[in-house]
Amino acid sequence: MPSNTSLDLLSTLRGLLGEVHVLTEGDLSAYEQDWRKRTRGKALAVVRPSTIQQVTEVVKACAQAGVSIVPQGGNTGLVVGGIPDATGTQVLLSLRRMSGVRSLDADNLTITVEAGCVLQHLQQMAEQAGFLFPLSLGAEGSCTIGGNLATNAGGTQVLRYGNVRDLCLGLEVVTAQGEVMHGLSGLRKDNTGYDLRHLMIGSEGTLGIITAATIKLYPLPAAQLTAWAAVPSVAHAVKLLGLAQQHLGAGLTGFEMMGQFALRLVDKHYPQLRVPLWQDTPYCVLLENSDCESEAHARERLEKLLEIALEAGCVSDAVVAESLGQARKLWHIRESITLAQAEEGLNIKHDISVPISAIPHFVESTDALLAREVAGVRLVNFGHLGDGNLHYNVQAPEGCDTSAFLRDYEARVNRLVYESVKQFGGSISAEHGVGSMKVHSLPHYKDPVALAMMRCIKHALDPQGLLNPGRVVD
Ligand code: FAD
Ligand code: 2HG
Ligand code: ZN
Repeated sequence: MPSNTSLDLLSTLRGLLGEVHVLTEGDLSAYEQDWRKRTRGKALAVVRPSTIQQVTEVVKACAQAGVSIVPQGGNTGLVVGGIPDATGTQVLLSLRRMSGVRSLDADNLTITVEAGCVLQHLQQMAEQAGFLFPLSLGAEGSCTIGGNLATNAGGTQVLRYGNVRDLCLGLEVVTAQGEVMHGLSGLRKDNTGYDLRHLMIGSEGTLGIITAATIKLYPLPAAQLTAWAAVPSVAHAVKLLGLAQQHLGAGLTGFEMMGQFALRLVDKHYPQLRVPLWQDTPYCVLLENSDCESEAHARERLEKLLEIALEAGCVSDAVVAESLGQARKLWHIRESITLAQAEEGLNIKHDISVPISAIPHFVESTDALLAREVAGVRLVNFGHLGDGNLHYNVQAPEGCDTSAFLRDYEARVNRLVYESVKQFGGSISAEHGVGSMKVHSLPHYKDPVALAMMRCIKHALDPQGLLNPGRVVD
């Protein structure tokens, strides 16, 4: 039963947004259930503002009532950071109705969009205007640019274009007090003090609500050629990466590695995707060569690279996509691993990074450790090798009750993997963020002074602790 304060707040919110955009009843699972189906929360209300004015008014009303707010975009986050907790006392603020384009500046190579714009729409709009927006990830059909920025998303083009942090020139943010930080500059250089844009990016809704962003566009490449290669080991994949960087230079726009079991799951759950070369090799690599000159030039360079790699023994077999359609199919296989894993059952995810040079040793020693500690464990190892970032995921042993497996093993598996990451000088989250899933692990793996500074910043910007409490820092 909501308290009197909550009932007053609900009536204020209805007055601000209209009944229809303050949801309290019916099936709210699209907002309250996380993508991985690990946790179900309960919101006091789901509110859906359509203007920045409405966002500021909602925040002020919540602040006055002492009610906390969880911002949400497409709800594709993987660390339980964008759904309400189970208390039924938090307001879930969905940005999805704020999805407009504010402006496109072709000479400045920038576009300014609202936070709820779905990534795929943004890519399409850029392409229609003759530009490339290079952020690309499996959830692009439903994640939003606001959520991408709030999590500093990576994806498959980081190697060439950087994380979304590197693609953002300016932000508009509503603070915990309901004020607006107007920072939608298209400036590439600005040294007038602390860079608050970078503070907000990756803050997972704990420091402010992103309502719009100015982001970089790039010229469309003349050609994008994709190859799929079988490699005998992780060490060979790293060697292939070095060769690709040497021979393709800035043309190398993607370099993903996929372990055999990850591909076996795609083959099992989506046989129509026809995964190539996976049966006879422990790992496959997907690499992309983008070229400003011509398709023939891109193909020639990629084929030359594969020839050298075959001779050097780092590739045992390879195919080059004959068309853009075929290339898309290969990328689709890579992007389907997450879904295939979900089909297989609940699982443990890691989005770790270590220096690229340490990856072969990290995989070898952590594989051995887990095999020893968890009988029958199935490792789903894949990811952005070119960025030193692996999804070192763990699937329960065949036929095992997955809920029981998570209950009995998740904390132990996480500890083993995180300790190994620490030993190799890595990070326990390279992509998905901390959310609520890693909030208690962070103090063990983050520099204590850095963590103390993070807590000071959180307290300074959100002294009432109303923005996404319990996420990132507790
Ligand atoms: P949500 O899930 O809604 O929210 C994520 C976090 O951001 C929450 O803490 C939320 O409170 C906060 N937030 C959302 N919007 C705002 C806002 N406007 N202002 C302030 N805070 C906000 N991630 C990668 O980095 N690389 C990948 O390759 C990748 N692949 C994925 C593939 C699949 C199939 C899936 C399901 C997820 C993948 N992800 C990947 C996870 C990734 O974090 C998200 O897909 C995406 O960046 C989140 O966007 P969203 O709009 O869904 O945010
Ligand atoms: C990817 O790279 C995403 O596909 C999701 O970051 C990774 O499912 C995962 O663990
Ligand atoms: Zn990833």
